[in-house]
Amino acid sequence: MTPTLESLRLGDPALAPVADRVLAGERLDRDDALVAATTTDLLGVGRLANLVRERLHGDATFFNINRHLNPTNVCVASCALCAFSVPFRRAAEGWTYSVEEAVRVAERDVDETVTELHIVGGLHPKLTVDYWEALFRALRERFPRVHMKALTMVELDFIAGASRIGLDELLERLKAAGLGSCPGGGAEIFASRVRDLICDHKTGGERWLEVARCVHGHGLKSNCTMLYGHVETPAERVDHLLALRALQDETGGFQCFIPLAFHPENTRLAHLPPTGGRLDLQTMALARLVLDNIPHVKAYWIMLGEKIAQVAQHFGADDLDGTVVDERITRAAGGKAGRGMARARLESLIREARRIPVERDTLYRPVGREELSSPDREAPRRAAPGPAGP
Ligand code: V47
Repeated sequence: MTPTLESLRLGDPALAPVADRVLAGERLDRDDALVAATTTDLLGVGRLANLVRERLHGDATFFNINRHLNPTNVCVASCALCAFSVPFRRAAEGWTYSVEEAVRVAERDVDETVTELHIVGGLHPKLTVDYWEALFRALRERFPRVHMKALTMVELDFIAGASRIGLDELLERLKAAGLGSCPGGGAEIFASRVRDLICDHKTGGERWLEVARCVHGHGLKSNCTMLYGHVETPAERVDHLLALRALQDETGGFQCFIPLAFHPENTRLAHLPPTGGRLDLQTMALARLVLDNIPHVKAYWIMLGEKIAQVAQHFGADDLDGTVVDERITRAAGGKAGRGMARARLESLIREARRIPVERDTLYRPVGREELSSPDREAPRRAAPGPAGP
């Protein structure tokens, strides 16, 4: 059935012009986005985002089998938002793996089902390009079929500076060593008012975008994020998304957007409350509606919790991320997700949310596993029948 303004049952008249544009497949402008960010009609904005999500991906929800690897937590930036890092002057209290140690840590959990290593860490002044090249080469030799999604825009910027080379040279050397794509972290909120409060020592918003432009120019795909639920305003959220959309119009290099719910525990912002379900779901919907040129929106279950990540599959999200073995950044800030999730559990969460699980690799190509193949995988647009559901 083709949806109409009436069938959307909007509870806020201000959403009507936004709905008109969504129904017509038109781009939202800043005013529309502000309405979507601030309306009290959560279900209305969710229905609009779900419409867009189903147009793009039907009932499919993507996931992957991945493992996180943090080669160091030593960091010269001391961001108020972070509970993960230890300062360089207290490096002995943290960890910095040699290449051999990092490979050994990865070996603990990488079996033949893993398709991705997600590699990020602190800004360690001694870990220059030579270290990262050696690490990627060693990991590629040990796990030749595993994609390395590594180094945020902030880390790339820092490593180029610490190595006294330009970004172009850095990216070419890392690509040759095995870098496959880049994760989306470190973007936080681009507004300098906010960055001064939560991450004042780190790459600025403009520079983050410039590095992403350069990454895409070198033929690498990347993801992008927004950290919300701290000191930012709805307008600052909207402007962050609009900046990502503008860059994507230019480069087409972003594959996926991930809204990251701020976890305050053990940070210098511990006095702030954690995000609630309303903000989590409204931010997801807002992102799906504004980012009309970024194919995927991810509900990162590690930060949202399993239940909100499931419901988010009806508020614009089409991805849950993955098995995420050994995640440490959110755990340090009070995250309760544990050491990861089994593939079967991920699939059953997706089915219980009345979506169809589709395993993907980092570049969103479907992963065929003969021994696990199910009729759902062949027909990801049909709703899966299930015993219980919303
Ligand atoms: O860069 C740091 C954020 C990011 C906290 O690209 C915090 O596929 C919440 O970027 N509370 C790391 N967030 C996570 C990340 C990510 C995760 C999953 C998939 C992908 C991807 C990227 O988390 C950091 C920072 O922006 N962060 N501290 C905190 N206390």
